[in-house]
Amino acid sequence: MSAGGAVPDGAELGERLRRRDLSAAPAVLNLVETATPAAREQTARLLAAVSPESLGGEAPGHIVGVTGPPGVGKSSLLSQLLAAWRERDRSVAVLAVDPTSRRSGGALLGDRARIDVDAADRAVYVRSTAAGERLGGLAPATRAAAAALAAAFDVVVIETVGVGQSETEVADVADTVAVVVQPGSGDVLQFLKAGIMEVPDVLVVSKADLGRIATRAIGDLRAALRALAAPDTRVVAVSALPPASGIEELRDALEAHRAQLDLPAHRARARRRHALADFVAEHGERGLRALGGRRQAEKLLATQAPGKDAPALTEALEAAARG
Ligand SMILES: Nc1nc2c(ncn2[C@@H]2O[C@H](COP(=O)(O)OP(=O)(O)OP(=O)(O)O)[C@@H](O)[C@H]2O)c(=O)[nH]1
Ligand SMILES: [Mg+2]
Repeated sequence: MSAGGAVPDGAELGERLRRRDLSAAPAVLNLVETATPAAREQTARLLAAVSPESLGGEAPGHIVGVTGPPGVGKSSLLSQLLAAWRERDRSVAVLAVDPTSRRSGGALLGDRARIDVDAADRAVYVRSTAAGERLGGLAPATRAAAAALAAAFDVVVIETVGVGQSETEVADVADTVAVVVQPGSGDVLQFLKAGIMEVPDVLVVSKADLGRIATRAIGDLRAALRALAAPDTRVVAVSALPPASGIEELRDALEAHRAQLDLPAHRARARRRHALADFVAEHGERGLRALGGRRQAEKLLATQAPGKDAPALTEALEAAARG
């Protein structure tokens, strides 16, 4: 313990994660969600302890983003996916970003499912976080939690609600992004066609038990992907209602995507985007201009040793202020 009594030691928590001590997860989430200066400092120590430099490589966990409109069946699907991952003996953490406190969207249906977990299973951890009122970008706490937990868990899932923007947000954190599509609703299809939405790694058509309407959704998505020349995106139909179907196929599709990914390059790019976003959040467009503009800042980041991104920008700003 250090700095202010109740705040745990970030380095110690990081060390527990490195030993793959899954029971550290609740303390990790509590720490990253605490906004006091002392907690921020310990969060930084935690992240340093699980950084690629400390680990001698990228955190091994597979970070999967699962996103889609309200009521599409994400939570029901995750209950099933959890079971499928457990069948393969994978440990799983789920960070569900709950939109209920957001003014727009979410909880439209009275019949939201909760993710089913076996309370006795120590290899599964599920945490819901309120999205709050923030617009754009995942909460830094969710980002930090995902990065940290990937050191200990085999799979870290981030569930977010929305379509058109949320998958871009989650793509900044996740190794693999799955967008869940509601049969009979054209929104994802329209966003894809209009180029508003980046093509996800995996498209999941939910509620396949609805029959023809689901079959048509699959056909429409495949046609759109052909038109977009995105043949690598997998389309998987699932039903989360018993008897569930497509779940193992989806688990394997997610894993196959991860297997062909250049993980260090992918995560380094994401970290740079975060460093730049954090810098702009702190110093504003003025700070960016002092560095010579966004392009210049990106160039600066591209030449940095991994993990030195944020300090590099701040140092450059200080140098500009002096000069
Ligand atoms: N027929 C059918 N209904 C499903 C299936 N999966 C989920 N549902 C139903 O769809 C509704 C919403 O499911 P949820 O799993 O809560 O959906 P969600 O995407 O997590 O919803 P939010 O968290 O509110 O965004 C519930 O009534 C589920 O029972 C499915 O495979 N088939
Ligand atoms: Mg849900």
